[in-house]
Amino acid sequence: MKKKNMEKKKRQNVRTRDWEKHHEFSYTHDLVKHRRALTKLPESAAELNPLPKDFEPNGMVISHSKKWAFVHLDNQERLCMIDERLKEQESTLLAPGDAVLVEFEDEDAIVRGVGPRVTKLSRPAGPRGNPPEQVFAANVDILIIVASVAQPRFKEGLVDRFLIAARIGGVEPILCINKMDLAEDDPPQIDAYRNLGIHVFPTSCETGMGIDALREAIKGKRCVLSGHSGVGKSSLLNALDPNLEVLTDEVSQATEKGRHTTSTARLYHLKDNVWIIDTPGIRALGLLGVSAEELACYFPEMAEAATGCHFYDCTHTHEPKCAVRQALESGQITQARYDSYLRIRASMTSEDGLTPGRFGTRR
Ligand SMILES: Nc1nc2c(ncn2[C@@H]2O[C@H](COP(=O)(O)OP(=O)(O)OP(=O)(O)O)[C@@H](O)[C@H]2O)c(=O)[nH]1
Ligand SMILES: [Mg+2]
Ligand SMILES: [Zn+2]
Repeated sequence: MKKKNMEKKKRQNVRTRDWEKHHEFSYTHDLVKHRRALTKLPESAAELNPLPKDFEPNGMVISHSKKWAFVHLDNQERLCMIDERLKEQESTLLAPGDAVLVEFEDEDAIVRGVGPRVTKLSRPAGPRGNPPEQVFAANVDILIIVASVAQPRFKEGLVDRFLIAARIGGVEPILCINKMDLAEDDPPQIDAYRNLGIHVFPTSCETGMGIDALREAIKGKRCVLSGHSGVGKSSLLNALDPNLEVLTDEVSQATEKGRHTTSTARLYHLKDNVWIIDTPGIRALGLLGVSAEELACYFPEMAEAATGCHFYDCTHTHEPKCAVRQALESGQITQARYDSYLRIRASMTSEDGLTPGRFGTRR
């Protein structure tokens, strides 16, 4: 009986896809084929040809796995091998948006160098991750943080974490509140983001609301779409450019979560010289390179108030004469943002950097 149930479950997970239409999935498909045919670089490539030190990149990474990368090269997409020796040099070997040097060895195209990253967005790779940093977008100008008003409901926790990641990575964040057709009003929490000077775009892929404004804001820019699964990241890409035909899927009624339809981060080229990376939805975002002591500096409204705290090393959690908590009481800092601060702070002392602590569990 148990076995039967398991088989049933397995079958449900198998989805049919039109491989011709949804070419990004043909990548994973291709990989298996190519891995069987070619698991090592040609010997001549590794031995005779040292990795170049100074180079002018000639391609841009579209998507990648450990050994293979799709690279935008001479106006077309090319499947390239990744030189094995590169792995020793980079914290994260490749990310969509990376500028790379591709060289040719007979029939093979091989990625032989990765240019310095102007900006990057990254997360910890997990407790056993090697390398410890996972860069999910390189050289982007704008991080489009996508949340939805309903299905799934708006949750600020991830938004606040993405704002910090954007600050660390040198990327401008904008906030897109999608599925506005499902709600009467903007979620009340977003005023706090507007007050911080963050550009907020209420959108709907169903009615087309806000899509033109978003398109205008990202003209000529390189962007990345990030957020929870099922909020409509891939749908937004399709709304911005219907020719893309990116695969989307229903949100589960029971859990209000998406089903992780997008499985690999991938860079898309749109009109008006816009490049957008679509990423798989995530549940939580760990932060790299921020300590609990400096966390408040990444909440601009708290950093401003903190100059008035009595203790120079005030943690704003319990100390007397804390100007941050006074600002919270007077309404200058919202409860939701303060709770986010407490939760992130508590998680920083936990092993995986994600587990919510004992603070701020009210919502
Ligand atoms: N009502 C409504 N539904 C939307 C809107 N945008 C997207 N959806 C639906 O939400 C579901 C999830 O959309 P996706 O675009 O696949 O979501 P995603 O963020 O890319 O999800 P992952 O790839 O799993 O991270 C689909 O059924 C979409 O049709 C919208 O503006 N309004
Ligand atoms: Mg998607
Ligand atoms: Zn304080």
